Amino acid sequence: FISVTLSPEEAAGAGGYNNSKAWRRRSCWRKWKQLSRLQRSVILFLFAFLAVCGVISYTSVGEPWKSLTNKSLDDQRTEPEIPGLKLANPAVLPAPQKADTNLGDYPELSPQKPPKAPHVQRGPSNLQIKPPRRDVRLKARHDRSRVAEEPIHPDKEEKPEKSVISWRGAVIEPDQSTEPPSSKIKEPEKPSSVEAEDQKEPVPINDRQLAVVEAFRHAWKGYREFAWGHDELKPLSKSYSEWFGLGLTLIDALDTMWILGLKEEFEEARKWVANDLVFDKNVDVNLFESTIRILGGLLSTYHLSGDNLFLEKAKDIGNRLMPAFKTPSKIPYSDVNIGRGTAHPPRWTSDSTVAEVTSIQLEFRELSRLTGDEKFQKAVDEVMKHVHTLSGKNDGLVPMFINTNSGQFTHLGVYTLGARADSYYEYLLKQWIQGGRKENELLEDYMRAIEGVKKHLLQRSQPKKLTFVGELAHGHFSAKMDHLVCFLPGTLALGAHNGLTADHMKLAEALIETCYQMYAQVETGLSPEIVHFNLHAQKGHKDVEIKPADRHNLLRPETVESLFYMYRFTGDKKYQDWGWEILQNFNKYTRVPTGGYTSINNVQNPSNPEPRDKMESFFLGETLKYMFLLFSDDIDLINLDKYVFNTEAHPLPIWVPA
Ligand code: DMJ
Repeated sequence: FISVTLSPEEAAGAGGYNNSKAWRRRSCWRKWKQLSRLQRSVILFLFAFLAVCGVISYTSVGEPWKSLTNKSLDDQRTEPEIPGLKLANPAVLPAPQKADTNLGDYPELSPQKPPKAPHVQRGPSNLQIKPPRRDVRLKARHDRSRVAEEPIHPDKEEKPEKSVISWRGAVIEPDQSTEPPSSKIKEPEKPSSVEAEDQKEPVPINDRQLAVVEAFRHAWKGYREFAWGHDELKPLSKSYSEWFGLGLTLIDALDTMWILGLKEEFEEARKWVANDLVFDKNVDVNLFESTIRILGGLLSTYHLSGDNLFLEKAKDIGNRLMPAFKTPSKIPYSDVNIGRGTAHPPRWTSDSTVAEVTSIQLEFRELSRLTGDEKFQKAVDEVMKHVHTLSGKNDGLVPMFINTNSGQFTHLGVYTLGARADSYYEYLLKQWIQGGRKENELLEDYMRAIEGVKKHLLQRSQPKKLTFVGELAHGHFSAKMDHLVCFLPGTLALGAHNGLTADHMKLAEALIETCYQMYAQVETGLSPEIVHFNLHAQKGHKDVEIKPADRHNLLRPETVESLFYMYRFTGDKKYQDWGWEILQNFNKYTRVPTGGYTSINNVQNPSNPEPRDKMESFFLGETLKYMFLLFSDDIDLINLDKYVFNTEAHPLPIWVPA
């Protein structure tokens, strides 16, 4: 406590108000002199203490403050405002660093030590397109009889392949590169592709494949000219649309270019990834969509090309998506702000979509294997384990929503293999395959679900008696089938190829016929988004009925995807012919002369299919890739015993049983 006593004259300013500088200086000095020594020491001590505190807090707070200020300024400069996003909200986790800054500062978001550069030349140098040879046959059909008849042996482990196989000039050694992640693994993994020393002759591409290459080039021309670096091409307005602002089409198309042998295009796109793809952006992305398209696309391109750039980018986006898992139930939120490290459910609900939270596993598990960092796999495995134990299933069929707080299914009683549930079933099987066919819970859930499909959802239409998968709502069957369900024949065939019951292959054959009819019975030869099947024969009616709201086509891949699997596993050329018809109809009704393909509004009107002015990224990522693979007779062109495709058609290596 310090008291200062002033004389009355001083207090009055020596006879009046005097505020001159000299007077104030003199009076302060006089007051100082009047203080006792103790009082002066206390004041000096206080000043010194405050000064020291000031210096300390400047060094610890000043820098982050400065960078935060710069960051939000940058955000304001370069990013559009995200509606509903309160910029003042504190981040749940520290904001992820830029790709090229030191991630080690935030241990929770840091990837493991980066792997050594693979001992390969960068991507395109491995591409060696040899002149076409037309005498090539499908070399070895996949052991059909073994596949169809063998009972399920979930524990049975296949011997790793001994031979090194080559594929389009790149030599792939999955048996050396596909260890599953385990707590023991600390060293990052190598990509599948290694130096092309021991190459097998690449199988030449045929005329139908050339037609796919031509279609891809045409689509790419539009994207390159009018939408370069943006998410989607709007081919009619010669512009683009943005979803996440992350060059979605370009990333989705990278491995397709690699597989199609489009060296120059790949190289140019690679440059964009190296120089312009930045994830440090204040933008909300959908966890599922960015995982399957971006993370999946980068991981598969890394495997095919051996180029470390893609793994680095994959690690960056993988880390930035992790805040989605910070929920009370560990069931991830649907949306993540990848610049701020915050996640949230959609504005109107705290539910997530079941297919979304259960179809990100292949990618995150592979990221763990490659980086040696278990956190990615742990997060997604936890989701699967939780869903495995949940009540609310109907003979293995799952509802469409799950709550991120309670972890329980919501909106019970509605079962579909279409939108919001589809890839749950696909990823049960594919994770089981990826992990070396050892994870029995996944297989159990898959087998049970297919039994559930047979029991509750299968019906036959009239007049052609097509087997289709309908929907069940509170005990009522609806003869409605999304085009999305056409992934199922391919998945069933893949399961049968991996030793599951021959019934699954039979069902796959019946369902792919139905999916083909969803194209063939329509005026343009293109399937609508949704069909309703006739359960009773009526004169002049086909099996397939289309409601006005459902008659659009988004250039979706599911039917050609299944055709590809069916051809690989049966060798029946009719599947190639059906795919060829579909490609021709895409060319006839969706091709835009100035570059690109467009989704259409009306598959029933050949004279005006009503172009929608949008080319979805999966047209390049999936549809054209599966077409190219369907027309190929080279089983080593993405060998299905070595790779498993994610739900966006990005091939990831199958881990060899340890
Ligand atoms: C793709 O993004 C994926 O295949 C997803 O699983 C379903 N929808 C589209 C393609 O139709």
